[in-house]
Amino acid sequence: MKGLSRKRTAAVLAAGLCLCLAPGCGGQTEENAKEELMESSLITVGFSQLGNESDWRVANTESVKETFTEENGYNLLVEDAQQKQENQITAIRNFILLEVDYIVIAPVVETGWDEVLSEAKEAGVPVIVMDRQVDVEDDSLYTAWVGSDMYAEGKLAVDWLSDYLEAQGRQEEDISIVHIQGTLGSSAQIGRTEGLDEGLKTHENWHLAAREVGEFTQAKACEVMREILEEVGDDIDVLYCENDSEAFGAMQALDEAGITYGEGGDVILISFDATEAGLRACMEGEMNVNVECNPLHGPRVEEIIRQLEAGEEPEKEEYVEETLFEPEDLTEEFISARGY
Ligand code: GZL
Repeated sequence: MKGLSRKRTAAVLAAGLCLCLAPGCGGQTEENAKEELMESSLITVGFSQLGNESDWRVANTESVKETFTEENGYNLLVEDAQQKQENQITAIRNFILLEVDYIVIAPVVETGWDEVLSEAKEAGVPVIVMDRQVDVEDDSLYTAWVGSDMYAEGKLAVDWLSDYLEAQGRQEEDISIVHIQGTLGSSAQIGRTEGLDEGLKTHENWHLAAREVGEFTQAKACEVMREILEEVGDDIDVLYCENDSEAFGAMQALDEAGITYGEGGDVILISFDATEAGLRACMEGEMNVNVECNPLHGPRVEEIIRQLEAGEEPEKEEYVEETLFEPEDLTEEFISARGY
């Protein structure tokens, strides 16, 4: 019965049970059939993951896989959409056909989900959104969301930059900022960009030298940073990367151009995610600050499912508490103990 949702398993077993009770049915007793039903009461979860673009995403997927194991009572189906919304929509439709018990989605962008989530609702399959958010007309199309406040992350970074520049006596200086954005239309890009845009408005001496999309990947960020350096040369005071993978790509381009960054460098480097690799780079002084974005949503999503299974109503939105790290905050043991 593996791979079948409980609904389908129950239907198959119930049919089998009826047959067994029919006259002349040998072998399986009602007790056996019920035992089998109990054993196969794994909760089937269909997980549509947006991609595999960054260390953060790898940790996020791992967290879900480590949580939704058969020993914990789950049958997990994972579909990787390679950062394409159409692949996520196809995966959700397949999960509906399979009659999974729950759908979990980390949506690549915020819009374009109304139709497919309406189909899930009509099919009676609860949808739990994780990490990035969906922007839908009717928020009953999803049961709950858990993730980060990306605007708060951006504001944390910008407030840190303002304080950092003031501490250096540079609060009046013209500050040239290069901004490498994540996937356009994703909650992480929208929120972190909003935080920077607010900082640009409130600091008249800050200006944007360049803004390009790095898709949250190291390769794309390296490519666009090379192009930016062609345009602006070394007139860069701050580099604002919307995740660690982009920061590593930009660092590669800066190395090629002989431009230093991080503590004591030409360029103040701001990054997001606080992944293990990102925190190591920060600890080494290659980044001036790294804003945390916790990917370990597996247990949080499972808690929501446990509540639903118990007939309880989970919070509609659950924000994860987060902070930022500077080099002096970091040690090897601290980084190793974080789990991602
Ligand atoms: C943030 C998450 C972002 C990460 C990136 O919650 O959606 O997507 O910041 C990842 O590393 O690609």
